[in-house]
Amino acid sequence: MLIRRKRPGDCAHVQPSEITPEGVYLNRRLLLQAALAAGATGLGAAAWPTASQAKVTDLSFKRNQRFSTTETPNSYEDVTTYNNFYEFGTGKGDPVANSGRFKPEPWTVTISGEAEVKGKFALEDILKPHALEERVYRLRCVEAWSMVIPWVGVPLAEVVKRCKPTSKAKYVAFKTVMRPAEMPGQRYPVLEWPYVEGLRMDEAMHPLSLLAVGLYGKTLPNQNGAPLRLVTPWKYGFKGIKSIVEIRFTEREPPTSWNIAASHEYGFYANVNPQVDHPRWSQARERHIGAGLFNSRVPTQMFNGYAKEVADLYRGMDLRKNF
Ligand SMILES: Nc1nc2c(c(=O)[nH]1)N[C@H]1C(S)=C(S)[C@@H](COP(=O)(O)O)O[C@H]1N2
Ligand SMILES: [Mo]
Repeated sequence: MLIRRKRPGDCAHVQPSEITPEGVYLNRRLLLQAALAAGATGLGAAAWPTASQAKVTDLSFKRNQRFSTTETPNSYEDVTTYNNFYEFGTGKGDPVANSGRFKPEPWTVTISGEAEVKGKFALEDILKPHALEERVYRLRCVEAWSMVIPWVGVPLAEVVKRCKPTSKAKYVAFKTVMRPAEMPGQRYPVLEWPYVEGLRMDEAMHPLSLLAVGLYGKTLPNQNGAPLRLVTPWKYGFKGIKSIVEIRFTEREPPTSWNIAASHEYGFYANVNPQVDHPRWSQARERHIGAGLFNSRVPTQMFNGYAKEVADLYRGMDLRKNF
């Protein structure tokens, strides 16, 4: 259910000043629904976070310490009830509330474009040769909030290599599934659907880029992008495209959803950069979710704290122009 309908071009993320009241409102609404559900079924309140979590199962994996922050992860509840997934609505509580009917299995991913290995593959076949890793990464949304999340997935570079991109492949483009029957937000022109994103080839090959299939040791809940999503921790959250059905290798820079929606506000690179403000709000500080309602904002770090690892990718580029 959408709270507000926005015109395309005016559909950018809500102002940080709007987030807290909206979040509080939504939480209250969710709690109300939970109370009603509990009353109706006789189940405890613990039953409420979602129909969509019903299929979540355990994964086996190894923690990759080298690529993990030592910061304390947010709670499973924070991570799975405060989401951006506009296919299920624009409110932070909408994805958990509205994704129960989404079916993340069986799942296929199409590999296309400038690669030798192309076609439609079962997700299991794409993942099978690779060991799953757990990596604790920060997620920094362009709306100036952040979370720390223990993801489980495989390095994107390993999957890219197996596709054998041709010498023409300069970019990797990603596409989200289009299923208006299961994704009520896609019935509204909030963004141009399906959601699309892209990375430059060297960004895709960077060891930090992760194709996630789980979090907190379990398969992804629908609201977090089941069954397959991108995680690039040095970039704003909106680069982390969810429920991926296509990976396409391209010669030209591919279009990206937020850039299509508001090109002056969202560039292709989307690197976390406290010195480049969003036109409507500052990026200098962030609010850490879960740290309490009255927590102060903490300074945002260049590349979300991953400067040592990724700064070389952008040597010689003007990051004010390439925002
Ligand atoms: N398909 C799709 N992917 C998406 C989005 C979306 O609306 N649709 N929102 C993005 C944004 S703005 C953020 S901050 C992250 C949030 O991921 P999380 O809800 O798992 O924390 O997902 C990103 N991926
Ligand atoms: Mo975001």
